[in-house]
This record gives sequence, structure tokens and C-alpha cells, in this order.
Amino acid sequence: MQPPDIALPDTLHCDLQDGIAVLRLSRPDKRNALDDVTVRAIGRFFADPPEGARAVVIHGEGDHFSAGLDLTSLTERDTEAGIAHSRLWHRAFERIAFGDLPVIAVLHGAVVGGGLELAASTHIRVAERSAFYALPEGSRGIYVGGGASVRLSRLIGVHRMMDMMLTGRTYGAEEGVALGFSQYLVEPGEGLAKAVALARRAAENAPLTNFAILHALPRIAAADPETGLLMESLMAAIAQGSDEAKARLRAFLEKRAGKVAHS
Ligand code: 1HE
Repeated sequence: MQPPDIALPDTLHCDLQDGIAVLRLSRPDKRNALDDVTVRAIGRFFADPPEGARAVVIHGEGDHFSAGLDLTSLTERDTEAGIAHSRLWHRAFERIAFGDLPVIAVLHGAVVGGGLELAASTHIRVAERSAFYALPEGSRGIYVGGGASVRLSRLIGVHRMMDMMLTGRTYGAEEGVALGFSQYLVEPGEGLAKAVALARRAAENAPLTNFAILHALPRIAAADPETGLLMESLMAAIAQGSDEAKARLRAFLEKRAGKVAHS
């Protein structure tokens, strides 16, 4: 394990393990509630990830992934400061969603409010059976501000999100995997190892392919179909033209590369 080459606050820790940066929310006494310092540091981390990192895993210390926004910071904030605060979260999470590296979240315990928004900005989510999802903003008299209206509504559907906010409905890990909150469901304590294994796999892809997956795919999916199909053709041609693609295709044709296998 190597220490990262960037300064982090006490609420965040990072280890670099063979090209995988493992970022830990580290404020378990407050259930990894996210204050401004932490959100800003998350933004800086993903804008400039540790040298040598090829994928990132993010997880939470203690019994919960994250209790969301640090509610102690909210009582004094006026409307103008509220907009700036939400935009701070947007900038930080945009750097996760549209950064240079695949990001995999390990979810356990409470994944609520801003914690769920953080999870929704990652590319792959691995849920342990203890994970549960909620948007308590409805009952706290506030509104989501960390991107859930855009990202979570796309993952689980606008009306499911409406229900969560209007009625306080929560979802558990098992139903969550069927509904799009996570792509994987694992036993308690197995999430980190699973996420690191997935990160290693993603890190083996050609960098240009990962660029296309992280940057082109979500934009194509959000575009009108005609524009999306054109963007897909352009991206496909760019990827195919790379030396790495040619080398990988040659390796397959010469029987030096693995076959697709279902396990
Ligand atoms: C907190 C926070 C927090 C806990 N801000 N301090 N988020 C929420 O509305 C969720 C609020 N939290 C909870 O519902 C529960 O804490 C949990 C279900 C997450 C965990 O329960 P539990 O029994 O393990 O912990 P606890 O005893 O409730 O909390 C332990 C301590 O953490 C306690 O402080 P202490 O000084 O009394 O020990 C809690 O006050 C503190 N704590 N959660 C501040 N969120 C960009 S906009 C996003 C908008 C939102 O995210 S709204 C959702 C906010």
C-alpha cells in the first residue's frame, strides 16, 4: 500500500493498492455525514487522482456508507448560500461521474440523502445486504441538492424517487439491486473485495475504451436518438482506429486473448 500524493482532511483516507485508489469516508462517529470540507476534498481528489491510479473504489468506515448532508451545517444557511452549497456538491460529484477513472462504490448500512447522491455519481455500485436507501429530505423540509434529481431519477425512475421523497419510503439492498440502486449484491463484509476485483477488471481495459464508456456513453444515452447514434458512430470509429484496439483484436484472432465466458 502506498499513501496518496494529495492532502486529505481527517474525514477521508486513501490507499493506493496496485493501481486501485481506495478512498474511505472516515467519519464513523457521525455516520460519514458529509460536511463542506469533505465534499470539497472529494472534488479535489477526483479532479486530480493519485498518480498511478487506474480506478477508484469508494467506501465508508463503520456501520454505514453515509448519512448524507451534515445537517449541523444547514441551520444558518440563507437562499444564496444554499445555491452555492448545492453547486459545490454538483461540481464535486461531476468530477466523479465525468472524471478520468472508473469509480466503484461499496454500499452498506445507511445510503441516504447526499450519501445516495454520492453513490449515484459513481459508475458501479456494489451493495452489501445491510444497505438501505432513503431520501429523508422530504421530511427534513429541504430538497435534494447533490444531483439526485438528475442521476438518481435516471437510475430508479422519477416516480420511485417521488415516492421516496413524498412518503419516506425506503428500499433495502435486495430490492435495490433489482431496481437499479446497485448493480451487485454481496454478503456483509464482502463488498470491498468485490469492488476492488471489479476495479482491477475495469482498469485492464484500453484507456480509450474507458474514456468512451465514462464520457461518451452517458451523453449519448441522454441525447436525442439521432444525435446519439451519430455520436456512437464517431466514438466507435475513434476507438477502433487506436493502436491498442488493433493489438487487442490481433491477439484475439491469433488465439492469444481470452474468450468471453459466463460464470
Ligand atoms: C449526523 C447525521 C447527519 C447522523 N448530519 N450528524 N440525512 C439524514 O436525515 C439522516 C440522519 N441520520 C440518521 O437517520 C441516522 O443517523 C442513521 C440512520 C444514518 C444512523 O443511525 P444510528 O442509530 O447508527 O446513528 P445516530 O445515533 O442517529 O447518529 C450518530 C451520530 O451521528 C449522532 O451524533 P451524536 O453527537 O449524538 O453522537 C447524530 O446526530 C450524527 N449524525 N447523521 C449530522 N446527516 C446536497 S443536499 C443533501 C441533503 C441530505 O443529505 S438530507 C439527508 C440528511
